Amino acid sequence: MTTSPRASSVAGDVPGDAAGEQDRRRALIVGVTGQDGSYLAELLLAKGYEVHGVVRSASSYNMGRIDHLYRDPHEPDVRFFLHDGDLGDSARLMTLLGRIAPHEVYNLAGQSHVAVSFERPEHTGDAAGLGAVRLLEAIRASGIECRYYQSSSSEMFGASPPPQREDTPFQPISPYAVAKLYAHWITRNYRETYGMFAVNGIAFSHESPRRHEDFVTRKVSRAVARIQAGLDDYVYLGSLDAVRDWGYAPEYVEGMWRMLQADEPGDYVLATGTRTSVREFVAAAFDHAGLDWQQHVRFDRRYLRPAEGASLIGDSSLAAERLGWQARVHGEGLARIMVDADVAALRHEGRHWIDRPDLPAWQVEAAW
Ligand code: G4F
Repeated sequence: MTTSPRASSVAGDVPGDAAGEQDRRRALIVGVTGQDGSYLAELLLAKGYEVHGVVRSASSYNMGRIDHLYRDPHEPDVRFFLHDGDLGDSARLMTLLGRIAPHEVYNLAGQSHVAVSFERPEHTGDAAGLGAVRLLEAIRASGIECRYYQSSSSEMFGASPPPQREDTPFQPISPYAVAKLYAHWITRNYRETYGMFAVNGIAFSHESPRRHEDFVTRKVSRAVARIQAGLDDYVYLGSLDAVRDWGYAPEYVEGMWRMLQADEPGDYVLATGTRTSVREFVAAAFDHAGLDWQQHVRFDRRYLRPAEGASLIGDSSLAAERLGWQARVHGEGLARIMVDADVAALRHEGRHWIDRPDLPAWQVEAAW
């Protein structure tokens, strides 16, 4: 029987010592309800892991991306467990770490919208920045042997010209990027000072049909589906000149996992290496649906940012060489995948789980 997912007490959730379970790898994902967390949970479950997700109590429902993974913890052979907690509660993190004793910890949580970080710089610094040190310190203090993944971001490169690699200087130009940079350096600091297996994945933008529509790719793919269906006429956007290196999220979570399987801890760029402007993404998305974008896209200055950095184009040759990781889906192919998913979701009617325009991105995407 499948029940609605809810965070449940860890005490009754941690499996017993039945044969085979002792050897099973356990992963703890903080931010499991977000795009990356949900794909990573799927990947790890497929690899035979026992997966524990930390879920922040939210006044709004935010489990849509993991609904399909959840089963009642009292059923036999359940390997996916949810626990109340968040990156603001160090004591709770310590308790969960002690009880679960994970082999791998993934920090994918924190407010992740760049524009929102200008409105809520303090909250962003607390969640995306200090959240990492709370988790690292909880791991260190609890004394468990585990590997730690920190979701660093290409936003940290900010004004540094492309292509950006692991040794490119960071020049952050948003509160979000500054917060992420703190988390990045504290992760390195724990690795170097305490010998922890702690790594940073410097991920360039990675998207999917599970992206919240406050991010431009999903905003566009969703708009294309609605315009094609005759529900809307226009989509309002900010800068079309901005350039990103857009990849496909399921491929990026594979890269995250590979970083924790390496012989030595290190920091890696995850990117496609291809440049796509917002305009090109928009044109590809509308074209895929047989629409002329120039008839349907309008400018709205509210979507301009106080600061817009250099083009973010990554060079992930180190990840290719040492981890055997390579992105396959790039900007325009990604646009087609996302439009197809939104068109299908609309055709299947009802409120698809990814269709939550009532929730702000920071709440749905991050769930820290
Ligand atoms: O989709 P975006 O909001 O994502 P952004 O800023 O690239 O951030 C994403 O990728 C980062 C990695 O590089 C992550 F660190 C971060 O957490 C997040 O996942 O904006 C993309 C570009 C920007 O240049 C923005 O100015 O699209 C431009 N844009 C133009 N019109 C718009 C819009 N962005 C949004 N969100 N909405 C618009 O209407």
